[in-house]
Amino acid sequence: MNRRTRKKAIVWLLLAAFIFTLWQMPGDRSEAAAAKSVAGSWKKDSKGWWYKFSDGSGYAKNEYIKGYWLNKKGYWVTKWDGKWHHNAKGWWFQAGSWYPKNQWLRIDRKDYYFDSQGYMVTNRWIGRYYVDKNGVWTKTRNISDKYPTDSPAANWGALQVNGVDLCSESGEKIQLKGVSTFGIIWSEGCENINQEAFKTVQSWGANTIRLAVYTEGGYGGYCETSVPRSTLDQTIENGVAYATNLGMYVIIDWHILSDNNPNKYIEEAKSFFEKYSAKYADYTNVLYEICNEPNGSTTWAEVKSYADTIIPIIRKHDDDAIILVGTPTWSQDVDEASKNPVKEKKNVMYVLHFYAAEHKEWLRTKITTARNAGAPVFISECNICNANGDGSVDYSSASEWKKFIKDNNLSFIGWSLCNKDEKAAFIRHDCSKHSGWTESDLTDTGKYYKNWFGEN
Ligand code: IDC
Repeated sequence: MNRRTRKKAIVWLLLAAFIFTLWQMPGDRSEAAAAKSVAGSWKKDSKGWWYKFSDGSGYAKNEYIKGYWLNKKGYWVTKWDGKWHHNAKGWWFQAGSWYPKNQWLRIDRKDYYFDSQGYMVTNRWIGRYYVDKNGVWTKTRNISDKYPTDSPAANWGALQVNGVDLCSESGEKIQLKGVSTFGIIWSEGCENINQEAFKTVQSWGANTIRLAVYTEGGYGGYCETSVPRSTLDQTIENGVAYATNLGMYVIIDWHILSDNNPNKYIEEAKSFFEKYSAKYADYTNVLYEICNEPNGSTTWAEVKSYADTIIPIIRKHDDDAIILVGTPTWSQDVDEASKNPVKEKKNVMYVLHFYAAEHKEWLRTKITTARNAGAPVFISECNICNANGDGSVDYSSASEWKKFIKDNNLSFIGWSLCNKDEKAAFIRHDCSKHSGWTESDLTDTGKYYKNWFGEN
């Protein structure tokens, strides 16, 4: 070999070595845009390749850089190399047979959240973090970390009423839907106040539980002495805790009924709401229903005076909880209420109850009248049978209510999670389970609500 050829060979060899090094180096240079967004350079030491950011923020770890996974020590692990994919349902990120689900993942210095199916989530809050239209985390808010990630209470935060609509903390219209317990101490339903039971109901699509705290009416009212108040308090606190653990909303319902007029036990109501609004002041998932169903000769003026006394007590501790105010005639007269609203203007809603086999178009008209007058309406109790909780189910009336509720984006709570031998019960009388109910454990009513919760 003469000098010339030797020189040529060396140049070629060097060039080949250089190309080989480039080829070995991770990094797809064809994606110029991505490269720009992760400015930095690949480095190699005895343990392998790592990625140094050029902005002085150190090196990549626990994250993907252009499809290459850098482990917690910052080294590239080929086995986890991954890539974005998409189909009609959205984008996901796949690495071999693995893809992220129910988790955050940092890709090219941006944080993405993937839902339970593995799709990238866009345009919403995931707990305290907001992901924008590109699925990228852009904002953070301060909320309680009591609620599980991606649960309704975590995503929607402290609810607010805007105009006549119930909205999330960030202002999007939302719908609460769920079940009411039976009387919290009544044998046919009290055992259904447990963690697994609420989880079952949540799996049907419900996001809210209502705790029916009867005031009187025989055995077990809060204003009676047959059951120690401490037992009732414990049940309420357990119920709130179970809902909170699941990130569900929970309504504490002062369930007046045979007492007709909420003023009968106004003293008890004052201390009840004083106690619970203080206790749950920083629980954004707790709502207060101050009088289930005023009835008999009780007028709206009397209910309003009661509400104007109780609401400030709640507001002393909790300045923005949603407060639900029952209306006369077993919570039908929302139209009356709308003509002379309570003093508090913030986050108050007027309660309407319906039992579809008896209550029809005329009752929906009251809702429309109230809303047109600017009064927000919340359906905190309803069923598709007769108003006595029995009789028969009326599917055709039920579907008219369902349509109306959907058209107006109203919140609704079904009565009730018990196995009493009555049409309103969700669970069959011969079923003794206290959670994990399957379709065959449910009554016609129970099945109807389960399907309804599952709809959008
Ligand atoms: C009913 C129960 C029933 C119980 C009765 C007690 O379903 O088993 O014997 O209470 O008075 C309401 C009330 C709600 C009623 C329900 C059905 O808010 O307490 O529950 N209902 O009658 N308003 C309209 C119907």
